[in-house]
Amino acid sequence: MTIRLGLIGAGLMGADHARIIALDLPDASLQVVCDMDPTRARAVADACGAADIASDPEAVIAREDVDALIVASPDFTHAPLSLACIHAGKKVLMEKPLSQSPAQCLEVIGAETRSGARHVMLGFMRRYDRAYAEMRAALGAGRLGRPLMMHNFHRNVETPAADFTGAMAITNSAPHEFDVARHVLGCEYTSISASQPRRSDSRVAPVVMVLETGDGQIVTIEVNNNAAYGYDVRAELVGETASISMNHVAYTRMEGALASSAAYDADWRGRYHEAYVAQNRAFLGFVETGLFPEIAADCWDGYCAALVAETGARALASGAKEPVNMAPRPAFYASRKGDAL
Ligand code: ISE
Repeated sequence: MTIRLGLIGAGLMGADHARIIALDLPDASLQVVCDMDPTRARAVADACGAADIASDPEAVIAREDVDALIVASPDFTHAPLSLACIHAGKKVLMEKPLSQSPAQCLEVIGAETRSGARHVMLGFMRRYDRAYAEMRAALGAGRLGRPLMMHNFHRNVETPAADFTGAMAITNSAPHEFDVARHVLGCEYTSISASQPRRSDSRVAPVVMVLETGDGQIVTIEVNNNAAYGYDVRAELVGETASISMNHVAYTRMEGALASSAAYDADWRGRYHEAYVAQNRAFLGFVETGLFPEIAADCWDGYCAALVAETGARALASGAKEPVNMAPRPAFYASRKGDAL
């Protein structure tokens, strides 16, 4: 059966999802590309063989010839569009974040819980990256002993917008680390502190965060949105008996001029291409079977990331270590079908 997908949002990530559907998902077709800007929607539709374009996301969600949705529109639309998909009974792969507001995440969680079925898979694609999967497997197999620390570096060439702030480094970029470290360690955070070194110019400086978990681990995260040299993500998981770290991911290395060098990707789309493809394939499996994919992020994970991010932004402003006060996890999210109620 071919799954007919509606794509909402034809920007940077939307165009990337469209390419993945066209080139890497033979069991899916791109039925319609929806964007406020018809020229942008048309360009993506033509490049990736979509039948149609549209500008009203709610109408696209309701279409009979759309089986499921991939949403990559601006962040503030994610919660309302998740609600629309839940109400329409359609499954959606929603780009992260679910919302930057934990309260709004809880609203979506309430709607999904009441619907009695899983609808929303969240695009925390790093869960599908091989390096993090190997770290998680090594920990699960007992090869590291008790986990003590996970160190993370997340560097972008430059900020996506000139008015990007330190708080946005925490609410826009760091949620990837909040989610993947929590996924690898299988823990919840109990506190976060954050601070920044001083740059010589007016660009946003790196943000360095220290988080504590309920199991007594420490997670450190550096987000540097103006690293200039390339897209560079690193992680090391340190256990009591061994440590495992991510290698630089590059297919080639250049030797010349008395030096050896490996290239960096310009942004996350190249570095995480395989992870995006694996994630999107898992989403199709979810649409076909109704079973929520084993390692995918759900609305509860979206809430956790949003809550830690909101608390982290507060910690940056206050300079103090702030407690992370999580709501209780609904029983609904214990089952892959969501029928635990
Ligand atoms: C962006 O939204 C992402 O999700 C990228 O993975 C991250 O590296 C970047 O900092 C964010 O702005």
